[in-house]
Amino acid sequence: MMDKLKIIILTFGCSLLLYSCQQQSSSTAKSSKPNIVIIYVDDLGYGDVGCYGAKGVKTPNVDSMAKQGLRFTDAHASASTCTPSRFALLTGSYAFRNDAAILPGDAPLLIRPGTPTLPAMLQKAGYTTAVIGKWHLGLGNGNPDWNGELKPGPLEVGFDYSFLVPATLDRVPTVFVENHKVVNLDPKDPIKVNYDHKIGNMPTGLEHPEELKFKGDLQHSNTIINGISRIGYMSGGKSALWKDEEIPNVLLGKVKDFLNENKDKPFFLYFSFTDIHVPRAPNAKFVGKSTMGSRGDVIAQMDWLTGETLNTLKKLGLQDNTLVIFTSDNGPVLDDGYDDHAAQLVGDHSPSGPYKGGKYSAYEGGTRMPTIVYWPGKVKPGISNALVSQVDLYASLAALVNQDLNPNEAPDSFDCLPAWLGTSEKGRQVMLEEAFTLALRDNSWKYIDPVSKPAPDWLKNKDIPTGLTHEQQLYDLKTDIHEDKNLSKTHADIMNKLKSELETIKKGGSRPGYKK
Ligand code: NG6
Ligand code: CA
Repeated sequence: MMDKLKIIILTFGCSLLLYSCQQQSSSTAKSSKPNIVIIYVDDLGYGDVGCYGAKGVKTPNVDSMAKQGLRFTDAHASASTCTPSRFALLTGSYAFRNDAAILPGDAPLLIRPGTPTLPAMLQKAGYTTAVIGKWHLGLGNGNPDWNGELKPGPLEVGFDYSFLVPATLDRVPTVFVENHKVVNLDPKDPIKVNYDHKIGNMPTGLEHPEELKFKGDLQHSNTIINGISRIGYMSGGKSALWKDEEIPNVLLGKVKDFLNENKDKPFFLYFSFTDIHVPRAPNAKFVGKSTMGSRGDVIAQMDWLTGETLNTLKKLGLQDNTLVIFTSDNGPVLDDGYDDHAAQLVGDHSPSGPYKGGKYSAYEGGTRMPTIVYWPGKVKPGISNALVSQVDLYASLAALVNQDLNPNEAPDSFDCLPAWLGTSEKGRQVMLEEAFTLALRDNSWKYIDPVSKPAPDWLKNKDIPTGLTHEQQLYDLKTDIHEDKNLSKTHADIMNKLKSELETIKKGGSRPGYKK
């Protein structure tokens, strides 16, 4: 009887350890309502900035932020592609629960209205909320009306203001959407979009390669806009089309407006950069700023934009009362569809740092992100080795602003606030990583589930170590950060433990206290 009791106590104790982050309460930081800014870079790899070892480009702004802030060595996006990572960041739910995959440019809104979200939680706490930049979570209910109201969108899931690149830079329509409307649209020149076949008279990359700034692969050879062929076909909307080289300036303008208008009340800004995703078309100011061609040049541009954002906060006197989190949505990729010579020019720069794989990959390079928390006077400068995941920002920021979560909110988000603020080195013990399969970290151990469905053909043709196989994989990152030695056969006991932890997570929300 006693033994049974001991086992129960031990198991319960262990699972508490597995399913929480906290060692100490987060109450130290709970006093006020600081502004919150998430700078979310697109496709920036662990090794792509100076403070993480970049060789081919200088990033003085990010480096100085790291020097004055807390730099993480084991911080993760929830997934190795964009839509799933963003879904998890904004809902606190792993994306596989919603079957979230990379969305086409005309997809319906993935976060259904009524779903609890990070911005909606902050609205309840009295924050004004905005998303500026890349969205890639769909708009409308299917067949979006680009000439009318694009609804539901961010405003229906917790944002007070939105200024969007609706999907990705390489997908049509290449127009900005402000709140519910395409910006600068001439009603006499309506937009039509088709992801299946050509519409209208605009030339395509396949028909007119001589019109291109750089060539695209088959998927990226549809309608040409601004000298760049895209995924998908569109016609009309001439006055609304963006110029890629100007996007960072346009977004910065909107950020400045939002910060100016909201400087006197608590705000949450999700500033979602379009850099450094393809097509990489830097502004003339940044051409030649790196030794790596356009991929390096857009890193320099991203660094500038980060610096301008921090300068704006400083000028408005908001620096000491604003928590800034700088991170990325997935690992790096060199060839992502355009002939921009990224692979030829990379030299001895390692986009994933010491890690294997990158975007699309189940290895650490897929989700381990350059991550800096910057809050002068509040977060002590330093380096943290805590294991943290972006899916936890929902519950952690709720703790920061004193919002209790309802049982049905944020199914997989843990309050790891002390780790995020650097008052504890204890982050997660167990953490999920999503690729086209699922992987699980338990401290330094990493298990990768065999793939259940085939990866897309275009991915199979690329020379990327994805980690997607029909075999079980187990690595010990303590001795093998590059995930080269599969220990699944020699350490079956450890692998079975991780597998069963993963099976438990698959069954339903993993947050302590979560109820559907
Ligand atoms: C892929 C595109 C890639 C990129 C990615 C989305 C092809 C062959 N590749 O489908 O170029 O757009 O989707 O990137 O079409 S992400 O960062 O938004 O996830
Ligand atoms: Ca991305």
